[in-house]
Amino acid sequence: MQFGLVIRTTGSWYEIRTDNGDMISARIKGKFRLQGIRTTNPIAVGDRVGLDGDSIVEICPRVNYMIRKSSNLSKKSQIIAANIDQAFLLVSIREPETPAEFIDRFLVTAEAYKIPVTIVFNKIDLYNTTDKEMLNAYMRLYSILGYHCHAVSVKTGEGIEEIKEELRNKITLFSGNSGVGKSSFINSLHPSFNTKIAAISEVHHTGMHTTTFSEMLPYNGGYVIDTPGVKGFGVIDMVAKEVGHYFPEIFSTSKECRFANCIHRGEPGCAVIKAVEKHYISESRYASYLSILEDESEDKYR
Ligand SMILES: Nc1nc2c(ncn2[C@@H]2O[C@H](COP(=O)(O)OP(=O)(O)OP(=O)(O)O)[C@@H](O)[C@H]2O)c(=O)[nH]1
Ligand SMILES: [Mg+2]
Ligand SMILES: [Zn+2]
Repeated sequence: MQFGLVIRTTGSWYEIRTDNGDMISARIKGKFRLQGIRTTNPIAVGDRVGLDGDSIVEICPRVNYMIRKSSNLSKKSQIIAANIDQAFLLVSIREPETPAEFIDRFLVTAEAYKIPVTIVFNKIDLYNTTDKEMLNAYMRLYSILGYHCHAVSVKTGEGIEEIKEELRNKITLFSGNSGVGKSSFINSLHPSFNTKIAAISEVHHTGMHTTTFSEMLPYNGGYVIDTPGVKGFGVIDMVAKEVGHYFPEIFSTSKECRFANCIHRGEPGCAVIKAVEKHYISESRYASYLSILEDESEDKYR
């Protein structure tokens, strides 16, 4: 059997770089399932697969993967990429704005799957004074929580060189809401990376959904993975008690809650709520936490 790396997914066809360097298109033969989770795509970029001619007949065990639910109501999950060293979450305060909840949902998933995240605030060339204050507040908040942050402009090149160094010899997933500049950034790395880039809509200031498939490109001894922008980031099912484990500040504070099974939603003696009131824990982080808990209860009572 021949083995290879899935470097692009386009619906039912997969582009694979085989171990002897050939590029082939292959399809799945047979059924592949992730234990206990229903997925829309059984195979993702970054997967190592076994081939029989142009049929994928085996998936090698994954080191890790990034996964999301396409919407709160969806029962199925999508594997975004497999076997990655780090994720770069591209966000913006303008054109389009990335909601704080989107950031937190991504971080929770990455914590659950033990994937280190760097948050990259792009389009700083567009930020006005208020936006810059918000940028500083975000950078302070997330740096204190232990997430590496960068402020850049793909357009002007500001801050880009530092990031390039962090990609060396690593497999890096680029994720984020549509229009934040993932493809633009990846394009800027190498003249041959001509992933399509569309102009942002002037009227609505919404990003156009340009990237339609995921692609892995060799860069600086590693790989960069461009992915389609997503509207929302659904956190896959977790039990209520578990959600707090993936908010580092809630987790550490929860040790002081009166009840060991406290989910910080109004129980007496809850140290987390006290910390939110005293602004030791950010209100926006706590709001994201509650919102993820809500997903859970929706599932439970349906
Ligand atoms: N002003 C400004 N515009 C930028 C910057 N980076 C990207 N853009 C523009 O933002 C728009 C969207 O960029 P894309 O790279 O397509 O965004 P994307 O994240 O790949 O979007 P999807 O593929 O839909 O997920 C394009 O018109 C880019 O030219 C930046 O730093 N500043
Ligand atoms: Mg794109
Ligand atoms: Zn509590």
